[in-house]
Amino acid sequence: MPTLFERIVSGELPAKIVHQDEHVTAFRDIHPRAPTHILVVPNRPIPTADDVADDDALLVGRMFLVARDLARREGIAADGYRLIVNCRAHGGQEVPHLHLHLVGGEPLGPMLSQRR
Ligand code: DGP
Repeated sequence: MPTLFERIVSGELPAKIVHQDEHVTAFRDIHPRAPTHILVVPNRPIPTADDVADDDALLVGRMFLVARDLARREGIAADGYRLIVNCRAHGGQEVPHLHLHLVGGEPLGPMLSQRR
């Protein structure tokens, strides 16, 4: 079964795609948490950050370069932004297809909610 994000990458499901190349796709999050909230995903599904293999180093690096370029294009690079990768249950990962959240456009507050 293709993942939700594979179906977006292939065009089967609609999304607001802001970047696509042969390795990486980026699209706007359906539930944005900030003025800019973009998901950067590898076209080939890697389930979680824990599943990244040594051979994926170039691909993961490309994801960061795409995020960098999109942040500049969105006009949020100078003020700064946050890149988030949630991993499995304790990380709050909902979609089992590796993705970078690029969020910014306003001050984002503390990295984690104050729980302790
Ligand atoms: P995570 O919890 O890290 O797995 O984040 C998954 C994100 O994916 C969450 O912020 C909402 C987003 N999302 C879920 N379904 C869809 C969808 O169908 N389209 C888009 N554009 N985003 C989605």
